[in-house]
Amino acid sequence: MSVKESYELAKKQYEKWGINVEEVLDQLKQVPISIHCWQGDDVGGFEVNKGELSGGIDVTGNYPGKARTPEELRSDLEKALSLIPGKHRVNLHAIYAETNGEVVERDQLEPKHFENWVDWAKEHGLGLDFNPTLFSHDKAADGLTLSHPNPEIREFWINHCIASRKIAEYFGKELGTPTLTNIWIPDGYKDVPSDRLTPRVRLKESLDKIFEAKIDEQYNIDAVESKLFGIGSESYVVGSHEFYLGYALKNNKLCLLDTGHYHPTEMVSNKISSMLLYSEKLALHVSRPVRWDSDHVVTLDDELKEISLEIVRNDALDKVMIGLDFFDASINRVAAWTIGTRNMIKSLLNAMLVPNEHLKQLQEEGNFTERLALIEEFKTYPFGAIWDYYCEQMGVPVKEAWLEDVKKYEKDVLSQR
Ligand code: RNT
Ligand code: ZN
Repeated sequence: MSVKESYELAKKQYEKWGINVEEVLDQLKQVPISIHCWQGDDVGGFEVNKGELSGGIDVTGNYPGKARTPEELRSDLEKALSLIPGKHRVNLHAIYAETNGEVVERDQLEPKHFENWVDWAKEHGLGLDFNPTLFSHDKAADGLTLSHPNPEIREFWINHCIASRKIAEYFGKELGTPTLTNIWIPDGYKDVPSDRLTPRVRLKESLDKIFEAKIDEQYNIDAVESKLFGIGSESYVVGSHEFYLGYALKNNKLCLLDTGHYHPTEMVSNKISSMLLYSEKLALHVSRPVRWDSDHVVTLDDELKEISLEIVRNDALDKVMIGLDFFDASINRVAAWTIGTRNMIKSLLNAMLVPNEHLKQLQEEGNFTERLALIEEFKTYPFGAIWDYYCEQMGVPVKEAWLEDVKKYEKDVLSQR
């Protein structure tokens, strides 16, 4: 049976429930996923005086073929993008600047250091998102940046964040789609603090200074990302969830929720509806924590499906900015992007192919038997046939066929590095 024939049969089953599959696929096409560039080189970046990865995050594995130059990284991204249905975005970090062999301090970065990325994004019809990099640097060696007791260190990072927002503004202007600039800092303490407040007061002041710099919101949207703990900041993180939730609401910034940044049984899916009641928009770093914030490649697991259900059934596709954040160096990195991003899109499709209105109604009526029965039955509806057809329509490989492309790319390109 052809992909199309399977699709037609599957479609009928969804239509019985009033789901317009063609409309669903049209809608799915419009949803951009922000693909993080840092999966391609283990969060390395291209700084001339590049040091070790720090900030309490870690990449394990030694799979050959990691991108060593901006050209290699872009080529790898292009390969992955050719295997992922839809038009998406690429998420950059400040350490991916191109400075022509010149040492440029992070507080001195300018739009011109990202011209190649912008040209490339234009060529491929991609939006760009951005992050200042407040780790892997001498001035972050104490594990403190924007909350550091030393005002000079704080100043340096404040200026880096302002420079980053200007770069993002330039992206947004050039590409005609606003850039999300996300601030994440590693600040925290390994051991029990004797003062939790003072670093938070300083972080708040630093953020105020960063956002004082006027940047056109038409081109740049600011987000702040909280965290629960990091390696070396197990006992205390300055930028906790409550810290940023309060800051974002009061200052009209976006909260960015990373799915690896909460207690193991605390689910981001359960936060979306609450947060959207008080904030117009929300950003996500979809990741997969395995026992800790391990940043494994996103799989089509229950939590991913639940996140997408929350976005879809609350009509929040244009309110939740979906970005990915994982880094696995133990497998082919192009495959990692492809698997994770395809899964993100699959989960959205899955959520769109559920009779959400009917299920809401059942709950309102107190009919929990039918609610549970239908939720469970829909798990084995022929969603795969719709996904395959979508891939075919979008001109990307169907099912696992993409793996052949990756293998060939590994043989021809990655293994030659
Ligand atoms: C770290 C945060 C942060 C980073 C990236 C590289 O725990 O999740 O988002 O992963 O900025
Ligand atoms: Zn993150």
